[in-house]
Amino acid sequence: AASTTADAGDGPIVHLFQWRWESVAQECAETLGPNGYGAVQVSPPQEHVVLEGEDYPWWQDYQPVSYSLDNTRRGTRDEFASMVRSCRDAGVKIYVDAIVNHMTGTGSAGSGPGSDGSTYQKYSYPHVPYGDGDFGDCRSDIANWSDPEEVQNCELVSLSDLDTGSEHVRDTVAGYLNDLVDLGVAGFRIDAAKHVPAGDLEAILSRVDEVPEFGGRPYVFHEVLEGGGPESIRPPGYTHLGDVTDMGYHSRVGAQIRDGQLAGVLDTVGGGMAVDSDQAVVFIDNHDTQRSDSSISHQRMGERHTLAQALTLAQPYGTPKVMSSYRFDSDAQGPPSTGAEDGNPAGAITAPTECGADGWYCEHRGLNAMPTFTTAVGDAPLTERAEDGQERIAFDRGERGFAAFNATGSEWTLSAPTALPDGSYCDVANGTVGAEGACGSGAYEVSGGEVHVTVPADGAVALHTGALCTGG
Ligand code: LAG
Ligand code: CA
Repeated sequence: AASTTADAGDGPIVHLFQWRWESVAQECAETLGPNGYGAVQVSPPQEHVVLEGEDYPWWQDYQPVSYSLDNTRRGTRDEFASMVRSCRDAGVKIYVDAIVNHMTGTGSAGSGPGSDGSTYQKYSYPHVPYGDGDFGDCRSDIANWSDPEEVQNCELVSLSDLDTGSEHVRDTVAGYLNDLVDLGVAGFRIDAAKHVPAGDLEAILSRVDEVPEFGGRPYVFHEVLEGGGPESIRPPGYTHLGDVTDMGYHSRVGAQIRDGQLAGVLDTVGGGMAVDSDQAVVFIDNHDTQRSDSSISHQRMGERHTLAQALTLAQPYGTPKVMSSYRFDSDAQGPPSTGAEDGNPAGAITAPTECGADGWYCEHRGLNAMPTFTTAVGDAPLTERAEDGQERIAFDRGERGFAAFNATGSEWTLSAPTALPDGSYCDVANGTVGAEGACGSGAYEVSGGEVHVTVPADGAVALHTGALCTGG
């Protein structure tokens, strides 16, 4: 990555989609830190529209009204700041989903008070302040998705498109990012980056401060969907400004695992991906794809989805991002909610988040300490060690890790060669690793370059040199 942004930190990212700040704080301390996550991607923290008439859809967040951090659906500014500190204390960074391309659309509430009470209407946000002149001249929807002019200067689903070429807009957006950095936020997902010219993003990011606690520039990854047109509106057009999301991983690998083609996954990640491994953020699904192709999601795949995310954490391509979401019956459905409440006009979210209750899936919990595998193996190369049809594979990652995956309905017992040193290893796919090397699940012996494991149906086994079983 360029000098304007930092490299990906240690450990995978987990997207706690729509989680309240206080729930994220608790999860960092109790689950994410101990199990090896490096960062949480949180939902957008800025003041957003409130669409009561549409029953508070999740996508309210993607229509900013101002950059106030107070009184979003997920909590107050103080709760946000305290979450950042709690997570930092647990060794987990906060990455903010930053909306820099646009403000609000027309929709069911074309004007009104936002979640923090600021008045607005499309092209007018006095609390920021932004006025009509801060938006581009093209005031219609993008029609030709291969034309950079349209993709970057016209409107994405009717959202008022900021003139990111202007000094005022650049300063204001950078001011928002710096407010977050001052609170300790260590990175950003740049929402709809494809719709902002790379030069504009570079100008904004060059104004962003170093993160005090982490001593460096924030980590940045850009949401750039694949598509037609020149490089300037495709993933390679943004890699000089940080990492990019690789949607091809979702669509190809996600589908392969859904269909039980695990052996094929190794070919896919072995070559022909959109960008270099160290510039890609990869995921099985995200909050958009869950809705555009729901066949690749926990809701549809169940345990197979857990396997898919575990395999994503074990394979060598990209920085893995784990999805953690909630059950939904319609695309727009907001998070499990107690309805509108005093002090939280946007429809309060059940708090604290109760995994398994009210529809919160908490997919990351089912991965146990698998994120420690990702960090332990680093960039060690993949060597295939066993295969049983398309649906069962096992591989080493250098001399640091061994993992086996089984996409069938019955257990897979195998003996395989491995480069792991002799020893007793915790199975991090099925258990946490406790203090003093006590394994939360079983342990497996490696002896004389061989290992014998039993992989659960639609499950995984993962061993690595950072989780030796020493506590009995
Ligand atoms: C993204 N990445 O680049 C987000 O991941 C994606 O979730 C956002 O769309 C999009 N870019 C804009 O930030 C979401 C929903 C849209 C929703 C939009 C704004 O997927 O469906 O649009 O957020 O809330 C909605 C209506 C549209 C309407 C628009 C403006 O669905 O019909 O035109 O609001 O009123
Ligand atoms: Ca734009």
